[in-house]
Amino acid sequence: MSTPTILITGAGGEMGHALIEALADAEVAIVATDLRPLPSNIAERCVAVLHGRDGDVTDPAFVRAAAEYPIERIFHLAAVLSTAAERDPVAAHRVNVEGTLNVLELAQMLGRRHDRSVRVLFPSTIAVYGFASLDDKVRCGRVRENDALEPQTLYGIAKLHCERLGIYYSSFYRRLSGEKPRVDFRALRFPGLISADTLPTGGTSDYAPEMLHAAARGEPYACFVRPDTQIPFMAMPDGVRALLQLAEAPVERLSRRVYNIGAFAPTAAEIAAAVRRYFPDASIEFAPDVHRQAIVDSWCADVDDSAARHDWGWQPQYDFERAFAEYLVPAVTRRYASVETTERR
Ligand code: AKB
Repeated sequence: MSTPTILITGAGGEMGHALIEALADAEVAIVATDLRPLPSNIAERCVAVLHGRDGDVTDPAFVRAAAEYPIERIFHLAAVLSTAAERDPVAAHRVNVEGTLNVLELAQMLGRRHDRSVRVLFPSTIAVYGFASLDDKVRCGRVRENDALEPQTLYGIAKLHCERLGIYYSSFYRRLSGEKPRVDFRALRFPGLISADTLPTGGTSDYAPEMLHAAARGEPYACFVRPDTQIPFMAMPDGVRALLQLAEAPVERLSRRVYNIGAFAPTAAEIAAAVRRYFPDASIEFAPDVHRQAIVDSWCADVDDSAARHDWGWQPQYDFERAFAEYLVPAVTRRYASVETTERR
């Protein structure tokens, strides 16, 4: 049997790095795309890297270039995150919606050409949920997949729309012409992700990783949300594991195409306390930004992920304590110690 080929869009981002590393020992040929060339340690793990116009999911050149490979599975990670999307909604819509449409068309075209279905893994987000007031958010508690789908950000609106596009391509594509759907779309609604290796850009859950990385670097941090702010979070290794696990799940086990996944849901004050426990000199103040605060206030406080647990055995490995003790703190400490050593040389 030949080695399966997978496509990873947005491979240069946080999750792309982590996913390519997690696939290091897997028998797969990786085609990676990004606007910019990838760092050599990531690029060398791929059979091809498409960048520039070929790596831009909004450009027809991307579809042409990617269609040259016998891709069976797509991890469509390219996206503009919530804060960046509020700054430039038109550009964010282009990337998040038109880019996803191109990926789905590519999958359909490849499926038709090779007479099989192409699995598309799509990181969606808790930003698809929207509450009009903090009272509503608190009253709802752990949100289920079909609750409160009233996103207030361009990012959340685009992701919700793309979830529905994915369902359309998987179940109803061109029903009138009789063409068979060739896409097997699966989405995870990710909470905020915290990585010890990389920092996110343009998100609104960024205060958690920023607080940790600033403390590890010995720099002060002004947190842009109130101490009582609560949304769900997850350690990056669990996020990548969830993507790979859903990608492998037999289709007959899936009762839906879009799943919540959760791990822990601390307040910003609890995150600051955990950071101070491991970095007692950390200087953290709270300086809420009214716009970014409104975004996280509109998101859910926690998620009900019982469907993922039941259907494909989702179970996070890291709760809040374990994430800090066994992953974040050791890895982030190693990371900045080695940066210091390199800088001193
Ligand atoms: C963001 O903050 O935009 C993302 C998300 C929660 O989807 N991390």
